[in-house]
Amino acid sequence: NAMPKILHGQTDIYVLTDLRLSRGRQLEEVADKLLSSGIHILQYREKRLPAGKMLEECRMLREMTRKANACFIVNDHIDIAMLAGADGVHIGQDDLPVEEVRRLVGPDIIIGLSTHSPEQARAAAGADYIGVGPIFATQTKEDVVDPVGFEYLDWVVANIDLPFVAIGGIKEHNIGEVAAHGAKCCALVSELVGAPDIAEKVRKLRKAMRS
Ligand code: TZP
Ligand code: MG
Repeated sequence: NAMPKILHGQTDIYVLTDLRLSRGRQLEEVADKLLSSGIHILQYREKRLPAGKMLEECRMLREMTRKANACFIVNDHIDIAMLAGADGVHIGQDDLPVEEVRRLVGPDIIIGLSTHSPEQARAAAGADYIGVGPIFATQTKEDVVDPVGFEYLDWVVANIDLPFVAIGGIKEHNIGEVAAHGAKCCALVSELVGAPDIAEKVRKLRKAMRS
């Protein structure tokens, strides 16, 4: 499948949407600012909206990401990902097993799986990439597990060949350290969608990752 370069080891950031953290701005405005800043991967992650509304928003984001040549991933909702023609779906430990999701979506759709421990990373075969975290404490996710710190990240860097995305509490002030531990791809929510100037934040995060 068409795994984007940033999941193959190019250093960059990955963004997840969250309307509640977007300073009252609409999804379209936030997505437009992110995509025009050159974001290559955007994940739709909105909890507790009616399914029809999520599908509508995902179809809009599919169009926007297609025009921007960006990868579009949908969190949790395999059906909505398929109906919207997303590039991928991102699932958690409490969702359907990866091999069953694969039966539904077929070989060409990217499957991302959140993991929080070496056992979960070892069991992630069949996923195209894994999420590694939460690295730091975060307020953004409600059912979040305790931060795993750098211990689990270092273990993944040393032991796992799958592409991975570091996530959880990553900000401009700590992204350099996360990158120094070997995370080429860092996912952020509040720091990006909540930034007053999203384009400037993208530039600063990229600079901090590379320094
Ligand atoms: N998975 C683990 S932590 C998290 C998700 C979706 C939320 C990260 O949000 P933030 O605002 O970047 O800490
Ligand atoms: Mg989930």
